[in-house]
Amino acid sequence: MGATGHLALSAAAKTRSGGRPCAAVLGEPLPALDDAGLLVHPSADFAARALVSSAQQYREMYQRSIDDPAAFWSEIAEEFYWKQRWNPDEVCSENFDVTKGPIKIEWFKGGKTNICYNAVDRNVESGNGDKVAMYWEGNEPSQDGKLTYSELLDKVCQLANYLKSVGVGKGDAVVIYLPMLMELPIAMLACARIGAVHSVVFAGFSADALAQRIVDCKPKVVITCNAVKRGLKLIPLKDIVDTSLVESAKNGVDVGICLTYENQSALNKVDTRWKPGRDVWWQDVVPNFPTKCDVEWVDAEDPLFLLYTSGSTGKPKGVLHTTGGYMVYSATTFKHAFDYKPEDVYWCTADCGWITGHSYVTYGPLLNGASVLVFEGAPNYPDPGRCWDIVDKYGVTIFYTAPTLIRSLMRDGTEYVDRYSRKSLRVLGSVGEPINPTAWRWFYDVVGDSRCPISDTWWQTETGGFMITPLPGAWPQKPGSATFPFFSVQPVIVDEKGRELEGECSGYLCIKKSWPGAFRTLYGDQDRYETTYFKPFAGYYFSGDGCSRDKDGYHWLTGRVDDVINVSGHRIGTAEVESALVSHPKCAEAAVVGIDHEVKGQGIYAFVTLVDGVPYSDDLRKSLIMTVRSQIGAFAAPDKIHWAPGLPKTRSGKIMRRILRKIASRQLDELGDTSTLAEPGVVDQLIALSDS
Ligand code: 6R9
Repeated sequence: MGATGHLALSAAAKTRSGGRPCAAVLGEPLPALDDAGLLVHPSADFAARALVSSAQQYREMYQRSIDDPAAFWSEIAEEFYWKQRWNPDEVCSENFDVTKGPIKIEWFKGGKTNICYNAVDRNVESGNGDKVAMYWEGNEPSQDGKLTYSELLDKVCQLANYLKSVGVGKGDAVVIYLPMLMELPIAMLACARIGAVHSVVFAGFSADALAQRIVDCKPKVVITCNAVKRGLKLIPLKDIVDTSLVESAKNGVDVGICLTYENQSALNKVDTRWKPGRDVWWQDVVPNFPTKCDVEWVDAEDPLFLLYTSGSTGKPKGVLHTTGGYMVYSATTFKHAFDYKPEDVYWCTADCGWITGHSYVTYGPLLNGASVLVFEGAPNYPDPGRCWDIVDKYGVTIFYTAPTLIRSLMRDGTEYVDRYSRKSLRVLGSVGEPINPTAWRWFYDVVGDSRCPISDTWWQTETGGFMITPLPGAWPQKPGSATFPFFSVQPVIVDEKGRELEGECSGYLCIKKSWPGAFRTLYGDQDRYETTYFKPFAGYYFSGDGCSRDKDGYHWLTGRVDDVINVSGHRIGTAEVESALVSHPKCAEAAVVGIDHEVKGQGIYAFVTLVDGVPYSDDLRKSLIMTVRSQIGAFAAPDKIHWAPGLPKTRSGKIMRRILRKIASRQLDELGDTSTLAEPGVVDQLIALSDS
């Protein structure tokens, strides 16, 4: 079966000419790929010390990982502690083809382990107890802290013991709604230690969005804090949780305990709303528990966490990851993509509320015994030099961030960068959206002083870890390309009919076989799992992204080809924003599209049709935006509301988003075929109202 209608490949990704990809990242044409001067080589020194130091070495390892994935990954998995070894003949098994029965992926079957034990205890036991596991930098430059691996173990055990004491056990869900305090990774690890399934909800989500997730996964406990300060803004998180717990209760899910950490830097305890019996201060109970807590040994395929992400329809998807494969994969990808060395100080600016914070703030680095920086504040507070101030303060060697932040700092000017030495930096990383070559260059030349390779890592919540990424010492980079697949990952580019394209090509990015970190299902919805990811192109996992491959085999991601938009690296389903808008009593219909945005990558552009007789006004515009903020979160607020007395529809009533995208981006001479419109006059009307 081919791709369905809504998976329209963008015109930009579809065609190629003159041997060059026509794909554009942020509207910037990609450079000529046959220009040898474009290649950015790692220095000889860097390559000499790298874990994988040549393309040849990579090719040999990659080939082995494809020819014999079981042997390749078993050898790596041996480096971890397993209470019971996996069955040697069941290292990996999968059905990736919906025509052959239900989709099923299993790795290290029969093995018993614990990811918390491997990430924390194992480092203490191997003599690294005094090494710093986490540095913490607060919102204000004067606020900081740190924990060694031994101290981290104590804190994790105390919380794990508390959770057990209130009845949380193996398989129970715990929702974590915290800012970037060290308590956030501590809470994740404590859940993992006792076999509970954590579901971290990004603390920028609104009460409604939090309630929706609570109702779906029915946690025994919600962990939060009183408030957080981000820049100058105070956000009362506990109040948001209160509202969401009332809402969840109305939907039949009563959460018994709300464990609240007192974030002293943010808000006074007395100002926090409180429900006795349900609400408990973390500091009142957790420190009283013993610092030793037995590990719950779990099966390799037991669930580790649920993380909700956006899809093409309104309801967020609960992506489920299991233990063994995810552990091995997050650790191995971290080690190779950043060419990790034990003396590194690693900083990833992502929040643990997203997958990047799961795999590359918490699990991947700690499994490698790394020192990780956790940053609670905002990257441009008190000024746009904050990141580089932090880099110098802690001697950060690996800095991993998102293109949206790079573009925003780029706009603030190089003087903020030049004020700081940044000489500790060794490797840079990018994630979340395609990085346009100009931002890549600035990151490389200005931030990294033209000496630090950039790992542009392409992956997804669903993939658990990096899929296409540079190995920084192994081959030259091309600015804007995520380069080559990680071990065992078999990316294929297919056309509309699902036929694999060879050589230089552009199309839909699919993956052919499983890899250890792959998600195993969508929580409670195996049907949606199969329909969304495995049915569009039978026999493959479909990523939802478009991709070009050049003559040298480098991969160039071109963005989503479905109804998902990517705002500052955050995935937002257009349907989610639309359903928030139409819940407004004065909104009859809404259609949302993404538009290019200089800093955020994509912005949200909403066409709204009002209920008959309601006049459009500035107040109404603000109130529509408020509705989206309160139902999803501030990060999903539309950048533009376009009043639409009517929407362009086909005769069968389908909204023609293709036309709306063109109107939103003012490409009015490229509207394309409008002959199937039920009412052609609607388009002229919308264009006339463009600047209203
Ligand atoms: C890790 C993460 C996944 C979507 C993905 C793609 C985009 C992520 C990218 C990238 C180009 C990169 N994406 N990294 N596009 N180059 N290096 O971001 O997960 O939030 O699930 O988003 O993000 O479109 O499909 P998630």
